[in-house]
Amino acid sequence: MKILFFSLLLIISTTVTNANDGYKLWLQYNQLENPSEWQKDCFEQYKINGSSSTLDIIDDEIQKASMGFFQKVANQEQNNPKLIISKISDLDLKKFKLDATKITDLGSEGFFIQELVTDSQDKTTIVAANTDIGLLYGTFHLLQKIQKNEWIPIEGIFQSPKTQHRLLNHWDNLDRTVERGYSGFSIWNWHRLPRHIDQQYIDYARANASIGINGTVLTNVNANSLVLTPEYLEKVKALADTFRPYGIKVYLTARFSSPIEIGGIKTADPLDKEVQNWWNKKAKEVYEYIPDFGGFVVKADSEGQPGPHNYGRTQADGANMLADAVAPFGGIVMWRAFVYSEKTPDDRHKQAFNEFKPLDGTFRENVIVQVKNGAIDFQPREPFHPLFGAMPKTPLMMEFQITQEYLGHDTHLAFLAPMYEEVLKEDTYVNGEGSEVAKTVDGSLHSHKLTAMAGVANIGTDRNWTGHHFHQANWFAYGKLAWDPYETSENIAEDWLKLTFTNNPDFVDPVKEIMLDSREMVVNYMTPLGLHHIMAESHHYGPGPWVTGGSRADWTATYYHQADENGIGFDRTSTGSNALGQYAEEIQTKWGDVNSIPEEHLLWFHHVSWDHQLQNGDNLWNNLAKYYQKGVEEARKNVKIWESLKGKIDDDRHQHVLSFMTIQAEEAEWWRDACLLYFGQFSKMPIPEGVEKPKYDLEHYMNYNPKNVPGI
Ligand code: BDP
Repeated sequence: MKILFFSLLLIISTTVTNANDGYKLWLQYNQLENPSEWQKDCFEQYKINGSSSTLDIIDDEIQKASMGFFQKVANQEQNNPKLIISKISDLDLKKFKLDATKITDLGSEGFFIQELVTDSQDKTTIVAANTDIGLLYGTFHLLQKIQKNEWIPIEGIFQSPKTQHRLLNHWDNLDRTVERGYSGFSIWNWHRLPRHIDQQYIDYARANASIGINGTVLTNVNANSLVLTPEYLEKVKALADTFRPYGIKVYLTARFSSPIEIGGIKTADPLDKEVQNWWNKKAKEVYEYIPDFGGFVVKADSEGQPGPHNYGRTQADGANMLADAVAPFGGIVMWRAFVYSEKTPDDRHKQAFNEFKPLDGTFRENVIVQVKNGAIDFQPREPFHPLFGAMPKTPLMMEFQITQEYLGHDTHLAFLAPMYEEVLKEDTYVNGEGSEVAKTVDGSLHSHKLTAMAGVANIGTDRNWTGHHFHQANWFAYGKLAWDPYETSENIAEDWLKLTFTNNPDFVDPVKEIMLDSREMVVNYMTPLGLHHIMAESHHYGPGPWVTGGSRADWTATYYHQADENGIGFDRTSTGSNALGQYAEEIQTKWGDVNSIPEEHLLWFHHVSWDHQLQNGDNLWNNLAKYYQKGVEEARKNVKIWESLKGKIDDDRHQHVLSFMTIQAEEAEWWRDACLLYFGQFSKMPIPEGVEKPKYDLEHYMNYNPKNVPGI
């Protein structure tokens, strides 16, 4: 009987090991092949100094890793530990011949890991930090190293985050729909909160801590003031309590008109005393529930959201009112620069800059202005936002979108690290050469202490969190770049693959290439050469270069591509809207000339004729067509490569990814055919050789409108 039971158990557990639904993300803790003595020692004789709920989490993590790596329970050893996890203040510095000054510089979240030799010649791996959270980060780092089969370098690893606040922004509504969310519903089950704490909340916090994310904005930027009522604050508190031991603070979006909606006041004017008092009291109340509440994110005067403009006030007036309310409690306000209006008769590209730049120096110390990576809206490629570097007296933070609103939603594989990296590396030239965007993000360009990065989350109730298994990599990449904006896409891709799938180079090498090229592939089949915002109306899924008319020109495609018989592209040089004038001289000179602008931005800044010759000697139309074709071919090639990797990873994830890649290859054709037919009406040039002819006519594509696309 016993034997039968155990063999049954074995069968079940083998099936479970072979199956993989992706829920464990990059924390797979796969069995180690040929583990080294050092790797084994770390788990056979470890010691954690002190006690706290965070240290319990560390202990639990070591157990989880040990079970995964060796299928064995890890063993604490007090007398002769081989791995010590300890706050610096609890370490015997002399015994390990440690230089304390090197370590104290690590701040409140940094850590160091080193293999040290004591006088008695014992080798011990030390993970040390100034705080428990630093230790948690250090432990995750060590476990990731072990999973990747890497050593700790002799000189040790010293790390601390380069930005202070590393946040996910959830565009989650209280009814659990997610704006621009494609992976199911919101993971916050408000109805069951506060009494039921779902395991997923804990797993969420753990996953975030493992990549250094230390804040979460729970609610949509298109905010609902209900979340600030006691009924919801109870629920927010329950989440904050759950996340705290993982070093994660909770933030909320504040609807500017809340004093009217839930306060019974007639106005929300930021200079009105009654309104100010209301916010002061509200902030105090929030902090009574959540003493370490992070602060507010605000979208104001944008896309129908209320804001200071309603009262003839500035963005600084609005931000400062809220900043004053949270300041006594150490809170911050992240005020979004995504402010534009269809009533302003100017290029949308220019509006945020025009509004915010003159306000430089007028914001309170605890305000940080949250700027999207580009001036329009999370396109597959955008030139960096001209506000970066342009407000020296104001801390600015980066807002990236992780969810793929304009990059094929959940089914199109697009590894976004290269897109983030591209923007972070751009030189703003504001203090001469070497003034990269990353330096505004880490505060070094203008010596700001308050620094932050936000990523619009792609997480939902899908079992694998993100819909496409590979979109877990975008969450991971975001965390890694928020921690260190100078990290490279290549390292991130390789780490993610090893932690999520396998160290096998036969898998890692080709798939890393797929990942690194994937965003450019999407640009190729959607918006090559600087085209932008030509997606279908409202849901933004699929092509819609024909979208025109309606109440808002700035939400149509024709506004952005300006295609006509003379050519295509938005003239943003001095002969056009002169948005280019918002950048430094060096950039104006380079990008202002149709022959020296990087071609990837050509149609963003210039209206050029169809027969304009590009650097390769061929004309614009032919190049455009060939980019679309290239994108299609790349998507098809990925399917082939992926098929050939069957058996190298679990079948479940292999099959899931394959089916999504197949969708992507088909939809790349949809994009190519629709766009070439549409633009071809103006170019009046034939589709060049080597580019496949569209399957249907233009009308077919214009009439095709998928219903009930999620995430609107
Ligand atoms: C756009 C989205 C919209 C968001 C808005 C924002 O289409 O759903 O509300 O950005 O960032 O990308 O506020």
